[in-house]
Amino acid sequence: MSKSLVIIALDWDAFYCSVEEHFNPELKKIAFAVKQKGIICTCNYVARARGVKKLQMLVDAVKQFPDLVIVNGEDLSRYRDASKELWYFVRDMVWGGKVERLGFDELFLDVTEMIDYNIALLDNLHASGVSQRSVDSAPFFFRMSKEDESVGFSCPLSSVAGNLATGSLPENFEGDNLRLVLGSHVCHYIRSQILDIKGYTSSGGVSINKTLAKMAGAAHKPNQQTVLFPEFAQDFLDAFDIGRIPWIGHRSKSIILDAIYKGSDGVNDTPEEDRDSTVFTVRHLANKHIFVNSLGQSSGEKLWDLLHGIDHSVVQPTSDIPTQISIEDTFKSLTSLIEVHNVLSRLSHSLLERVQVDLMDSNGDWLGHPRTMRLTTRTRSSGYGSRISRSDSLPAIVFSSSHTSDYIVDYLVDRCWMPLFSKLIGDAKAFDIVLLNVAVVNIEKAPAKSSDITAFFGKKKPNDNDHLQDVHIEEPVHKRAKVVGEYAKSEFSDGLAEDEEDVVSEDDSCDEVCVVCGQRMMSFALEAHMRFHDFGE
Ligand code: DCP
Ligand code: MG
Ligand code: MG
Repeated sequence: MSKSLVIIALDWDAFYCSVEEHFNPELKKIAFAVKQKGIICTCNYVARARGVKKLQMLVDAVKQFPDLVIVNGEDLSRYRDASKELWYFVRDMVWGGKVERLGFDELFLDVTEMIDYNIALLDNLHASGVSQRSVDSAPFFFRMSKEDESVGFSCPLSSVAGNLATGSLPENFEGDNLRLVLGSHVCHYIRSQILDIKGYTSSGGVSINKTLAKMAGAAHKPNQQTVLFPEFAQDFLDAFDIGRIPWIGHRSKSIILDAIYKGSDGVNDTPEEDRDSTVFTVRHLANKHIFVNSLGQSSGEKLWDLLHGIDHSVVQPTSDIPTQISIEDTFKSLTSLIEVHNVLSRLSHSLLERVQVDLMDSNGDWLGHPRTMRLTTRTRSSGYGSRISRSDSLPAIVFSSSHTSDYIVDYLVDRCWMPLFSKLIGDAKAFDIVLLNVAVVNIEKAPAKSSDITAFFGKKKPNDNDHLQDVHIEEPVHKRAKVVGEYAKSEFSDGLAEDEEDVVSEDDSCDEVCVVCGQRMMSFALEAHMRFHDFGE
């Protein structure tokens, strides 16, 4: 019989606040919130205890809680840096670096190999003649390193670390259950290391797949962890509204409910307020066929499986190198070239900084090189729904260590961004820009230890066809999107995006940027994606 995976989901508690507290420990004692463009994107748990809510409008929060301290969180760099540092720290503890990063504050760890190894040690102990009873009642030393047997921690085999998702213990601690018991101790150890060494608290979930681990982790917060044994997974899920399952957004939910509750004559529809949408009810009223018919083959199967606690998506170790890096800002109105020039200068400074932070290792070696630069804009006349982009090859000067940043930025703006801008607006005598986005894309992994950038760029001449590519993408509906580095998409959101195409109206097939992790995706995938981030609210 195949053994189950052991997956840990970690989510940093009140992440942006924790980063702020890290730099200013005084904040720990007071109720404060981090704002971005008129919204409270998060607040610390002191504020939450008083009733402040994440994603509240700033004006409402200030009215309701006049002494709430507000910290401006529009500069994401500290959050990004902290997120990266924590990710690397965790990744160093997990064999094979099997850690997938979702946004800034979530990680999935596949610790299966570590569990297998330790179970084998345990089996050896049993086989060596020591009685099962005495092995199981003594603390077990869980090895976190194959090479160094002193690295690890002691843990009891007879109890679970943390909370139980449904409050019940399995009848026995054997087989897959024992694997999850060990997983709970690994989760506890890793969280303790993060707290002791890095000073960040987290909430953890342990189960046999990513979705169950994530949902379990959200059951008890902050600074807690929860284990979900497979035999209780269905009971655990059945109580949720289907919209609370990560990846089931409002759109999918309403399609599913329509399929179940709409009478074929349009007369015998169940009114919306009477529609029971718990997982339990939906599972009993629908079947896989209904899901596939209404959501398409791949999404239908995937979501049906999710309702049954089945999630085949694997933990895909996140690459050190983002797929693209972009910075953008929105404006009331930019109508002159000088204004555009100034903004491009400012954005280029940030972009250059980001390129250095994200693509350079601590020794100053480049990890990857973007080949293309892309300018995107939206004009008032093009309407809210439309972005236009132009791309060109990125000049190697970006990687030069013999020029100052100011020099490089001036070079980029005058010789690259402004000419691209002219191409974008074409013959227009007057323009009214409401958004500018500068990006480097098409990032290639650098050859090992190669600091010879010229050689790297020499190996492939820019393709003439690449030189000026017209790209027309639609505008995010999600207004808060400010920027961002973009890391590889998670497998799951790809799946949904592909498949939901057949169930959305044309207006919705927009390009979106997630405000949490910067991932770009089709708009219909965004909501489900945000559910994934917001799960636990
Ligand atoms: N974030 C954001 N906009 C959103 C959701 C989140 O800017 N719509 C940011 C602020 C959060 C961070 O992402 O600090 C992580 O999101 P979480 O949903 O995990 O929220 P927190 O970590 O703040 O709180 P929790 O303790 O509930 O996880
Ligand atoms: Mg969090
Ligand atoms: Mg989160």
